[in-house]
Amino acid sequence: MAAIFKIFTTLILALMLLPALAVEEDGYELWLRYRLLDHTARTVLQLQATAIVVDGEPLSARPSAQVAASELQRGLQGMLGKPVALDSKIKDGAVILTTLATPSLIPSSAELRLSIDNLGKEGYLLRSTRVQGHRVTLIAANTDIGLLYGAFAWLRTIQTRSAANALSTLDLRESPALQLRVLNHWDNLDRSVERGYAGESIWNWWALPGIHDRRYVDYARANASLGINGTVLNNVNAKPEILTAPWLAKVQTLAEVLRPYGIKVYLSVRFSTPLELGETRTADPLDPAVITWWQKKADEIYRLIPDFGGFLVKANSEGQPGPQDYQRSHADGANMLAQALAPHQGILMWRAFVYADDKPTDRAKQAYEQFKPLDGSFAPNVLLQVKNGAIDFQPREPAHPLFGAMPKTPLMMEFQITKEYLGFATHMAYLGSLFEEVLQSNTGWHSENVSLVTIAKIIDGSVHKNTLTGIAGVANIGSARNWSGSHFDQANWYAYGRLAWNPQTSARVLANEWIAQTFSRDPALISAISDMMMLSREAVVNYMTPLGLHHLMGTGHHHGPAPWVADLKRPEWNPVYYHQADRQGIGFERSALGSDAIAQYSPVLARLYADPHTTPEKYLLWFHHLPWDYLMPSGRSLWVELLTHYDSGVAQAADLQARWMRLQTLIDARRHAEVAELLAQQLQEANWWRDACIAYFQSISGLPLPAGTKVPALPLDEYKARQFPFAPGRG
Ligand code: GCW
Repeated sequence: MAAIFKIFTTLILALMLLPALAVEEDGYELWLRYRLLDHTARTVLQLQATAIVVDGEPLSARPSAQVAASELQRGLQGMLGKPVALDSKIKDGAVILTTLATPSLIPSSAELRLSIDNLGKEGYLLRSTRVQGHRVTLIAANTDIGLLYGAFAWLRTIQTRSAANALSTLDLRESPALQLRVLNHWDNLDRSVERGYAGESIWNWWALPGIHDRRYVDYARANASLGINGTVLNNVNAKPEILTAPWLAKVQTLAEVLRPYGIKVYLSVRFSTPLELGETRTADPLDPAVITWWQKKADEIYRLIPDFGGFLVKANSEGQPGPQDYQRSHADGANMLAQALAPHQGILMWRAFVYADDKPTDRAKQAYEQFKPLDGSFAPNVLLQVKNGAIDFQPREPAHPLFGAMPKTPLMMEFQITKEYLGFATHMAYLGSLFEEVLQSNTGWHSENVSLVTIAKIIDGSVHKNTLTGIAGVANIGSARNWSGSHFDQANWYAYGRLAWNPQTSARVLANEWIAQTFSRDPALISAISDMMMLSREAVVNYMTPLGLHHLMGTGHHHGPAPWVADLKRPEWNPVYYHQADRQGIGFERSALGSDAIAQYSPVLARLYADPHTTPEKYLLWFHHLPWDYLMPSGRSLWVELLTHYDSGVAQAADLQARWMRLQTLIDARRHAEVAELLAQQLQEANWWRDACIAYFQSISGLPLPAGTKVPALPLDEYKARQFPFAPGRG
């Protein structure tokens, strides 16, 4: 009976959705599709959106208010199926944009009891109220950028709410928890993208500055809809040429396109730029000629781009030049650049992702060892950008020990949205869950200011009362028609942006929001897809790097498994360095018995991680080298537990595919088929990961596979022989 009912409701739903399903969707519109609402929702919305009124100065002098109004018009046209005009008179159902700065139509904010002062420069308020006796929706803010964010929030409310009538009792007030919410593009000047899996760079550098791709505007709209307010245009492995006049002209053009959307541009700079351009004889940060060169360069940039954001620097890391080449510290280098930017209110973002070529120390310890002693020695406009984990954007890592360890330095989170280590754009891996896990993780530090010192509370400044705060996400955006290389990877961009605005939001809520705008408002479909998303990242962890294993990916390109690689020049380039498997056991010993990396954590966490029995199972082999017969809480041996994880990863990948196939009648044909293809490929690659890793670890452990365990499809040597010289994303 239940089954018949289910089939029946699915059929009805499919019939209802038929007109929408017939439209071919290619993903270009992202979550800003503004599709026609159903009849009931339309009727409600019509009453709440009879006109758009912009209070205050004329729009012609207000580019951001202008784009806010036109986004409202675009959205309403789509959702209502007819235009809604800009009006200068207030009437019932008007949507009013007001900064209350020079109000002409609206009574003062005091009269309306709005209190918008504490919204800051970027916050907004959405309120159903009465003005001049008319029922209206107010979108109020202190600035036009606040209005733009408010307009997007209102449109999102309509698109995600199934009970649209709540629109008449709106009362929402928001301002961002973090100041700098930036994307880091690892885009090269030749338009290739390091770790990019979505085609070429969206920046058509060659055609700039004369020729603008229309896509820049849609990029800006999408980012502004999330609250992203900065973008670092070029790869952290930067070229000196970016700071030459012809390139700065290109950057200026992009800055002008992005400005109305509240997005500042930043550049990655190469530390040795003046030396390499032949304009100084050294790049020593204490050399007067070098200092002057950077000051003049900053002045030149700000003449072209008065609101330029600042610089991002990768120094003395993976072969990049830096202050240590001159026996200077990271702080010397960062402060010299920060001082050049300071007169213009620019920010210097200095990366903590460093590990030296010549050090035998556990790579996981190196950033902390270099930066912790520098706490308190950075200029006030420096943000230290720290990756979420101490190794490198792995499918799962314990949080970086620097978070909480540098109370006098503002730390900025660096996430990777592009999935370098999580199956590129092929595998479904919703990173909202990863970001949430990191942001909500308890550092174990104590603070008078907050009760629980999570990473989110450190980066938003609540714990150490930092005045400068920020977050960066390595972009997954490219020239691919669907922007991210796959439809579901759009959700990772979305979740990142929304979490940057409010790091306390739950990954599930964001998945639901994204689905409602990207696929459908049908609650059953939303929960079916969000269940898939919520399990997807764990599936990847299970078939790639279960139980705390890490960095087992193929050399260089990071595609597929290669846990056997042992012959590369530097120890930490080799996967065997990370898993340390031998005849006796597996795992990296980071307790006092080994590298003692755990001593870098708070005493609470250090105690927890010291003992394998209290170490969370998901980090077990990150912190401990354990015998293959180590008894797991499940009652299984470590060896069998490992096999079980690989198997469940594959089963989860198969499950994702099966769930998606069941949704076929509910999703537009093109996107359904495109996702289905990827899920089939993912399942194959999950099996490859499982089989190759099991074959390899078995060759090391010498242990038998328990009865019923599938034997790897191929002999180990065949997995070892696979080469991918043309894998994408190497920049
Ligand atoms: O994970 C590694 C990547 C490099 C990247 C580096 C970094 C931009 O493999 O491609 O370089 O991280 O974050 O600097």
